[in-house]
Amino acid sequence: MDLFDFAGVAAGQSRERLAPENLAPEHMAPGAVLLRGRALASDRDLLAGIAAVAAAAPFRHMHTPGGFEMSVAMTSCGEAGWVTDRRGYRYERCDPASGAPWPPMPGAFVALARASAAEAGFPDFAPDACLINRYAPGARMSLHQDKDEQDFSRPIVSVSLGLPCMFQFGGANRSDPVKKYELRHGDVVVWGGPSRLYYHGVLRLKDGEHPLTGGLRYNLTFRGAL
Ligand code: MD3
Ligand code: FE
Repeated sequence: MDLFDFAGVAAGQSRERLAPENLAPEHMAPGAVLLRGRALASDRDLLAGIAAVAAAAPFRHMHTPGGFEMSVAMTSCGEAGWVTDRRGYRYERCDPASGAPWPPMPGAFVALARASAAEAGFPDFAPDACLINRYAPGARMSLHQDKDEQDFSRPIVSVSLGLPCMFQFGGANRSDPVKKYELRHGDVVVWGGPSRLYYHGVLRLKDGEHPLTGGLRYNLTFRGAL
């Protein structure tokens, strides 16, 4: 088995056949580091955390300022949550659906976000917001930048769970060429440096079945928002 085969097995995320935490970080762009399989060891805890957050702050389809309903269902946890409506995109300390503060970040979320950021060269990352995205087949996220946070020197850490997706990653300008990456169950990416403001999106989710999430994909994004 050569190195390429090994990477293929690793990309298949088989917990039994390799220790994913031993996979080398993959450089995607300046400041963007892909940590394949880094969330596998805590996947069940992360999914239990999502269920706990959603019990207090249910997933909802928000509207863009232009009035379009998002195909991705979202909720948040931490000191602040990301919201969008007719009035714009922003972070709020309380869930507009309930008026109550967002639920706290589960311990497994904080531990993974901090360890992943440290591995990518950000030893002091302390996220205050975690946006949870839920994709059903057909859901997508068009090309955008994340720029509602206060300080872009802090990275964003993303965690993919459940069905795989095709992720599009461009550059600093909307017209820059995009590369496609498959993001799979257990993958973590740290977006720091210049890549923090690069355009990105998710292509329409394809039908599938995942042993832990059924027909869904979840994505966690840890942010320093406030
Ligand atoms: C690159 N989420 O929530 S995760 C988002 O899969 C978002 O749900 C996608 O884009 C998802 O804003 C993509 C990968 C990701 C997340 C944040 C980034 C890539 C990023 C921020 C800056 C640059
Ligand atoms: Fe984004």
